[in-house]
Amino acid sequence: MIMLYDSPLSGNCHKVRMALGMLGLLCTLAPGDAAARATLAFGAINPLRQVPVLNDEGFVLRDSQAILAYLAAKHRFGDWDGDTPAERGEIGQWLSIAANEIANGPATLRLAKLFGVLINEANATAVTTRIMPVIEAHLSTRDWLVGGRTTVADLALSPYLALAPDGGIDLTAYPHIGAWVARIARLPGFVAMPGWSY
Ligand SMILES: N[C@@H](CCC(=O)N[C@@H](CS)C(=O)NCC(=O)O)C(=O)O
Repeated sequence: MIMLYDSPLSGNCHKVRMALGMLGLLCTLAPGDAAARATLAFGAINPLRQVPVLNDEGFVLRDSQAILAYLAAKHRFGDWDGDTPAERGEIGQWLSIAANEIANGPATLRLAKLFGVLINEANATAVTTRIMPVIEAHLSTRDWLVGGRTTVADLALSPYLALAPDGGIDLTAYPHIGAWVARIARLPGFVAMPGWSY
């Protein structure tokens, strides 16, 4: 049985919940709130004290991008993670954007607006203002980020973009991003989360 250390309002955890739902894999959710993350036991599975963490029959892996890559390699090899060197390179490029610009832009603005976390708002806004038009332009000519089909790139980027209104970002200014997150929400096995617009 797969166990996911999870927090219900975490977009990073949602990437994994969506992937598991779409793969039709059963999983047990383990608490990943601040109290659970502070325990000695949690520190032993993730010294960074962050969720998500996946435990797949004893194999423990942290980081949403790494978990998506692992699940793709194990269950949708060559499909969700690219079947040519070029696709794999492009997917890697988008996974880096998920871990950098999306985390430091829209996800950070959401942390401040929804949870009252102190942030550098000017920096988060500048990162957001730079990355959103890049994604909007990319999606204006295609349905999926890479290769004409759903890949882990779509799963890695979509939660914090679908949740961007929580951070005060008006998604109507980005109609192609809006149409894409709506497309993801129609995929078989999609798992909903509070705040997912469209
Ligand atoms: N790079 C990690 C970041 C994980 C992360 O920031 N998780 C948040 C929840 S969304 C967390 O556990 N925050 C608590 C903390 O950083 O202390 C990933 O993509 O999974």
